[in-house]
Amino acid sequence: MPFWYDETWEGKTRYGCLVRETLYSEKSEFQQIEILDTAHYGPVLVLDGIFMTSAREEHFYHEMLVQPAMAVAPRVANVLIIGGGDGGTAREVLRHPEVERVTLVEIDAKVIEASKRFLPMIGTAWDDPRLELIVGDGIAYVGREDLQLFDVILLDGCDPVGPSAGLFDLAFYQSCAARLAGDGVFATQTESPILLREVFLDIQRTLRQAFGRVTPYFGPAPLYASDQWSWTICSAGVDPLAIHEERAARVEPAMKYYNREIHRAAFALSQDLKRALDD
Ligand code: SPD
Repeated sequence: MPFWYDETWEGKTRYGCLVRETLYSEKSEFQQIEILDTAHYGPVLVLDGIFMTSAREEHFYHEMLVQPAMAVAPRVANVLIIGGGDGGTAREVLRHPEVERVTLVEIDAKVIEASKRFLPMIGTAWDDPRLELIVGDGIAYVGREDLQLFDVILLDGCDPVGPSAGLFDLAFYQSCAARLAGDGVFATQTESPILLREVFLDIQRTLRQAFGRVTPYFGPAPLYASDQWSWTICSAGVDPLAIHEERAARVEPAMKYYNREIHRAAFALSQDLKRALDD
């Protein structure tokens, strides 16, 4: 029997999908993992009751997390992904022929296993020889001082609750900044600027303590509460609008959402956020 599955926020709002069938449900060491076959979005990955990604609309999130950073980073040879166990972020990075090595550090092996099995349309680059997969704690990983520096670091985590809470801490952001090459670029998802406005602003304030230049940008994420989503590019001083035209143009034919016009438009700020971020 089909049933409604709702993601609930602060007991005040619910966002739901009609589910045809539960394809997978297991509690890992870290979280409850579910794969639901939904009527509209197809298979959906859910972690601890929160929608993470779906076959039908994942491109909005993954393209927007990855491609703006890849378009403005001076170099993209060596990329680190923290989280991203569904494989969508790695897929987007590996579209770039200049990428020599991608290190993906995901804490939960069961998320990777379930994604490979039920969401193969998202993780299409698992077999790329440039990808090194590490099952481990991303926070501990970036804290290591023996690591090489990265040209780009991408944080593809969950919301600031449960096992992901530490991924929003100043200490973690400072470790990421320390692992970046001098002109390297860090990008992360930074929640809904509408439904979770205070969380969004809080993350911006924390990022500003760790990086010299911090710029949020916006786009749709239909599976997430309130749809309007944000990501943020951080660096010592790289201009987030200085697109490497040739590099961005090369991936555009493969994109469903991102292109250079979207890139420029995504950095526009509402009046409300302009004021809030100036304070
Ligand atoms: N509210 C959900 C936020 C989830 C962000 N990460 C999704 C992971 C997709 N690779």
